[in-house]
Amino acid sequence: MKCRKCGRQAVFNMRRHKLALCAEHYLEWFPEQVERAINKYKMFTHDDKVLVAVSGGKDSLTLWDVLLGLGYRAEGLYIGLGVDGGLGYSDLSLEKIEGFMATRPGAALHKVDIPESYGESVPEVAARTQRGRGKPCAVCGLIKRYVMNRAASEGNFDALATGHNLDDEAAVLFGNTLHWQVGYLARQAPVLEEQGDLARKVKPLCRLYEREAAAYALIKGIDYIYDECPHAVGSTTNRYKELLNELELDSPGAKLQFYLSFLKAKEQGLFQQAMEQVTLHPCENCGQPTTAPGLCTFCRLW
Ligand code: Q46
Ligand code: ZN
Ligand code: ZN
Repeated sequence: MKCRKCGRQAVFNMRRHKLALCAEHYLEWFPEQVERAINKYKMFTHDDKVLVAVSGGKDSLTLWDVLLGLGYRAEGLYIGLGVDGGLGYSDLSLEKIEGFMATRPGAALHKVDIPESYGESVPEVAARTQRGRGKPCAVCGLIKRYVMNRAASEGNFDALATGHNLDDEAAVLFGNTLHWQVGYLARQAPVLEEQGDLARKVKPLCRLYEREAAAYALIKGIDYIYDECPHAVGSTTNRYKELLNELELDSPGAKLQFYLSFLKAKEQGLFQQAMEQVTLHPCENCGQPTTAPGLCTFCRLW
């Protein structure tokens, strides 16, 4: 396979684009795609301060690297969940982030350690509450959202960026569709505008396949944590990913099509009513906007 741009040996082939590229041209192509998404969905500008949630995995480090490379004012946020899972997952993820920063002297990182700040690790909170029965992910998701919102608002960030890629978005969309979760479908988007104190949420990798983000990290020599969080193993989202991968194998581009058609349908007004129904007010304890009456779900948890 030859690079379409220069004819040298290609290192990566993207079936959905019928495009093969050499290392040098791939490292040009990928950030261009990210920037196109940022502009297309009006995620942020070069004047904005962007907080990037980093886990030490390939997607978030790739995103941070690309944003820094494109000259955006991107700072990192690491949330220490206190997950061990037999491999010291949380410690290892912080090590990878620190390794990443060692070669990028200007990069700034904000750290929130859950056990240190709140007295319990995520698996411990999950074991204590109804919500977390069996798996800590429900509790974890809510804690991460809360901490991210808080860090973004306290640091006066204009946008909060996460490394969700197309595979993530398609899998979540698949799950939401399977159960017709209208509220979730209404809120699933490349950009969720700020609401009061809640920062704008953006997903600049939402049109890029997981293997494309992985290829970028590998070619760029980013050392990331290969293991997923141990609690992700066997999750329904991962099962949906496998299903969609089978579909993709038969018809390249199927995942992208599924996601983009959904966005188009939303643009045409699907789920509009559900979007208008959400009303927020400040939590009695912490002041963060919430839909729950009285205390927000985070404050209830602790
Ligand atoms: S970090 Fe948290 Fe995930 Fe681990 S405990 Fe579950 S939700 S799997 S993205
Ligand atoms: Zn080339
Ligand atoms: Zn609260």
